[in-house]
Amino acid sequence: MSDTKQLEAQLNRLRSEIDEHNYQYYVLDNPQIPDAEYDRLMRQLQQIEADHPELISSSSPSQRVGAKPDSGFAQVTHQMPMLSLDNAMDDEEFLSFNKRVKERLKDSQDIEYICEPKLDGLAVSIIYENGLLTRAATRGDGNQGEDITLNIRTLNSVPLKLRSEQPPEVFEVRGEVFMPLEAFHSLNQVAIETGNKIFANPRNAAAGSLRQLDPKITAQRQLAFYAYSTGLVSEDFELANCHSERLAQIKTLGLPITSEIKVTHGSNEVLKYFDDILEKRNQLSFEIDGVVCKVNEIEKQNQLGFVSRAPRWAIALKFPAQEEMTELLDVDFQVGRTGALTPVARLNPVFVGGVTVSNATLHNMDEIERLGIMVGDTVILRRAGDVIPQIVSVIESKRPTNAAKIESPASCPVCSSQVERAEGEAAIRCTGGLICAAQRTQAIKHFASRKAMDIDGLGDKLVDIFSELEMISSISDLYRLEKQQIADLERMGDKSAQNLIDAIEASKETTLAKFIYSLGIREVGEVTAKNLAQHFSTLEAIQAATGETLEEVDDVGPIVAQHLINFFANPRNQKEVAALVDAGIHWPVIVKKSEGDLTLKGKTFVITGTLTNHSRQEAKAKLEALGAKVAGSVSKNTYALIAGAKAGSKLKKAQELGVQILSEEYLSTI
Ligand code: 9MJ
Repeated sequence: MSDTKQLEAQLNRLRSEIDEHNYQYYVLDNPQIPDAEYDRLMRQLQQIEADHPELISSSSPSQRVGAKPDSGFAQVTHQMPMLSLDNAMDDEEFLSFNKRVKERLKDSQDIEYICEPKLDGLAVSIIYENGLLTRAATRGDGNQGEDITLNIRTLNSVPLKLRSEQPPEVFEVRGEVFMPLEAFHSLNQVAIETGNKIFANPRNAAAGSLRQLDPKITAQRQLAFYAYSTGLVSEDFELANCHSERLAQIKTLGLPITSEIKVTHGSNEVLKYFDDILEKRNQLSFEIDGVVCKVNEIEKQNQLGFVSRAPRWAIALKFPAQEEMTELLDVDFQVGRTGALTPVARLNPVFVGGVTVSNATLHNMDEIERLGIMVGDTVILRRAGDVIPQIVSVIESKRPTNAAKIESPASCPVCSSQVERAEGEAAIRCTGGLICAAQRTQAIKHFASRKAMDIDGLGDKLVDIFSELEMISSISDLYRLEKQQIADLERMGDKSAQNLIDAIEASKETTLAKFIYSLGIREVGEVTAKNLAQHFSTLEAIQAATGETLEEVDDVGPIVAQHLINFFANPRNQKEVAALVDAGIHWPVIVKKSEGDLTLKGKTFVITGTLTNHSRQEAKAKLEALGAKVAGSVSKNTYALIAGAKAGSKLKKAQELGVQILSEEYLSTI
C-alpha cells in the first residue's frame, strides 16, 4: 500500500473511532472512554489533517466549525412543510382531542399514542444526502426557513454522517435544538461576570446561539439536539409504519432521541404519563414545557390529516406556565451578612411554576439598570424548577405614567449608616458593620448554621426572635442565654429550651476551621477556612498574619487576604472573637505536618486482602497522613502492595511486575 493510502486508511479508522464514541456518548448515553482520551483521539486526527490538508474531508469530525458566511442566512424551502402543534391546556382539552381522534377514525378502542417530552427549543430540519449532512434549516413559517447548516454542523450530538453502510439518497430528520440547563446557567454566569447579554431562558439562549452568523460562536454554546420525527425520505429507505419504530430507525442511523419516550394506550395512560413527566421535570437536564402525544400508527395519522399548519393526530399537553406577568409594587433593600444591600421586588402575588410568588430578588443596581425596570411596571416573572423566581423582562408598553425610578439608597435602611460602592463591585454596602442590627442578625444565623458551629435547633426564625426581643445583640451573647429566657418564649417550653441550651453548649467543642468559617469573614468559605487552619495551626497565628503570609495559603489571593486583615484589625471583631474564646469555644490542637514528616510522599500503595489489625479506612488514612497515595490497582508505578490474608489477583499482578510486597505489620512500623 502506498504511504498516502496507508495514511488515508489510518485517518478513516480514526474518524470512525471518533464517530463511534460520539454515537455512544450522545445517542446511547453510554460513554466508552474518558473525555481526555476522546480529546487525545481528536488531537491526533487534527494533527494528521494539519500535516496533510489534502486529505481533509468535510464529514470528518474535526470539520464541525467552518468559516463565517459573507452574507446572512439564505432562505430555504421545506419540501414537506414543518408542522406546528395544537395545545391542550388542561385534561379536558386533551380528552376532547382524544374524542375527536376516535370519532374521525371511527374507532371505539383505545388509541395507541406515543408520548414524548415537549422540548422547549427550536424546531429544525436536517437533511442527509447519501448519508452526509448537506442542509439544516430553521422551521421559519413552516414552508420557508433559514439555512443554518454551518451552525448545526457544530453540534456534537448531530452526526455529520449517518451510521449506515447503504444510506438512503435523502433522509430528513426533524427535531429540537435546545440548550441544556447546565450550559444555560454557565453561559449566563459568564455573561453576568463580563457584562454581556443575559438570556431570559434556555429557549432564548438556544435561539440566540443558533442565530449567530459566525459558527465559531455557536460552537461555544453547547447546544444539543433531539430528533422527534422524519421528514422527506427517499423511497430507497423503508420507513416503519408507526412513529415509535421510526424513532428507533432514526436512532439506529446515529441521531439522538429522548429517553423518556413511551407508547401508551388510551387517554388515561397519556394523562398518567403527563403526571409522571411533570414530576420528573425538575430532574431533567433540559427544559421541557409539556408533553407531545401523537397517534402512533402512520396509517391512522394519514387518515386524520391536517388542519392549517397542525396535524389532527398530535397535540401538545402544556405544563403550567413558568412565566407570568405581574406588577412591581415596590422595591425594598435587604441588608445581608456582609452589609450588601440587595434590592427585593415586592410583586402583586402571582401563581407561577406551581407556587404563588410575591417577592423576587433584583440582585443589585446593575440588574435594575439592565432590566430598565421602574416601580409600577408590568414585568415577566419566571420560576423554573427550584430556581428562585427571577424578573426576566419589563413590558415597557404597559408602563403607567406615574412609574417611579428605583433609587439607590443613600443610607442603610436598617441602621442609617452610610452606604458605599467599592470599585468594581456591583453591590452597595452598609458601612455599619456589627452596629447594623441586620448584619448582626445575619452574622448570628451564619454562625449557628450547620456547616459553621452547627447549633442544632437554632434556625433563622429563632435568631430573628432573639434579635427582635433584644435577647442577643452579638454572636457571643448566644453563650449567655439562659434556659428560662428561652422557655418563656411563645411555643418554646422547658424541653425545647433545655435542648437548645445543650446544643449551644455542645457547639463549644469545634475545630479551628469551623470556627474561622463561622466568623463570616468576607469571601472566606469552608475550604479557605480549612486551608487557613491547616497552614497556621492556631487562631493567634491567623490573627497576626500579614498579607504576604496569608497569600501563601492555598485559595487566598490579595482580596481575601485584605478581608482577613480588615476583619482582625477591627477592634469590635477582636473583642467578639475574644469573648467567644472566653465563653469556652475550643478545638483540638493542630499538629502540623512538615515536609520532613511526609516520609511516603510521592509513593503509591495498593492494599489488598483481609487486614486483621486495621480497617481499610485506617490503613489508608495512616499511609495518606505520611503523604502516600493509595490506589485501587497495581501497576508498574506502584511502590508497594500491602497484602493481607486471602490476597488474590492484585498479589499475583504485583509479583509479575516485581512490585515489593509488604505484610500488614508494615503499618505498625510507620
Ligand atoms: C418537541 N418540541 O419536543 C414535536 N416536539 O411533532 C416533539 N415537537 C412535533 N414533537 C410534530 N417531541 C410537530 C412538532
